[in-house]
Amino acid sequence: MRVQKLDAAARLAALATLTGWQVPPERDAIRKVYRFADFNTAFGWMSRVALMAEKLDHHPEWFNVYGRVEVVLSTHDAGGLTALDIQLAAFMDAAAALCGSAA
Ligand code: HBI
Repeated sequence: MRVQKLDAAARLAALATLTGWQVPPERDAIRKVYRFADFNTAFGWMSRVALMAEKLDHHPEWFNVYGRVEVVLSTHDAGGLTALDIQLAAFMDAAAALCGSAA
């Protein structure tokens, strides 16, 4: 396995470094909804994230409608949340700030 699931303490510490991400009740993952001004801005952000996802070989589950992008991150190979999810989430937040995300 490439990466280990985060233990309880590591999860808490890692989540504390992020803003607006929540753990959904139904699975070991993190979820966030981003809102952008329009489709062009949302898709531009998704393109940046897609390039990073390829570089990390770690890919988001996401759903886009116009300027809204719902994201779930989890590491399928590990069956739950790992440091890779935290790393990708931090990149998404930084890229969203550059794209003027409202959330
Ligand atoms: N993306 N989110 C996520 N989780 C994975 O376990 C994963 C991935 N992208 C590629 C990947 N694993 C590869 O290691 C292969 O399992 C496809």
